Amino acid sequence: MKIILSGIASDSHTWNLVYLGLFLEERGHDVVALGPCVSPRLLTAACRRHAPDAVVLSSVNGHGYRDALAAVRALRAGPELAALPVAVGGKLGTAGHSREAEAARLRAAGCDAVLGDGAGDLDALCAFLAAPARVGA
Ligand code: B12
Repeated sequence: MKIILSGIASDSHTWNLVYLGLFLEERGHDVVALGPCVSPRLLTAACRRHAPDAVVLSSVNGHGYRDALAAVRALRAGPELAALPVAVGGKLGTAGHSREAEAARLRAAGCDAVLGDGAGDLDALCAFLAAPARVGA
């Protein structure tokens, strides 16, 4: 698959992206890595330009729920990216565990998979990419 891998607007962490890029490439995917601090507008433009099969968003700075919501809303604003599979994961909040209400808001906005930061979440990401469907808390 061609996958756009992206950080989100406020998040300057990069090793999560380096790790995920290698992880996805080792599984045979073609990764277009946008890097950290990607605005919703830039993400949307990159998706139009590269026509990926899926988008993987990563965040660890604690603002993931909020920033990913803006990113997903921008992706879903137009009809051409409405069906593009989107997964988000990492350390999305500051509570140290997933927050169901915020995950539900992300799913309602059109995010297909809301994942965490454990090894099981990487397995869940692989499963999602193999057969995109709504998964995760
Ligand atoms: C290194 C580091 C930094 C470096 C980053 C350098 C760089 N080039 O990236 C520096 C010093 C710059 C930094 C800055 C900050 N950091 Co920092 N940082 C870390 C630290 C110590 C390690 C992160 C790292 O590189 N890990 C290695 C990578 C490979 O692992 P990872 O990031 O966890 O990613 C894994 C998983 O999260 C998961 N994953 C990630 N994304 C996704 C996506 C999907 C779909 C899936 C399935 C899985 C997944 O898979 C990855 C591989 O296992 C962590 C603490 C920690 N031990 O995790 C804090 C940490 C991430 N930082 C934190 C914070 C708060 C900040 C700052 C806001 C601090 C500040 N007040 O300025 C700033 C960020 C500013 C910003 N605008 O974003 C907090 C985040 C709090 C939270 N989420 O609850 C942490 C957790 C520290 C803490 N315990 O408080 N940081």
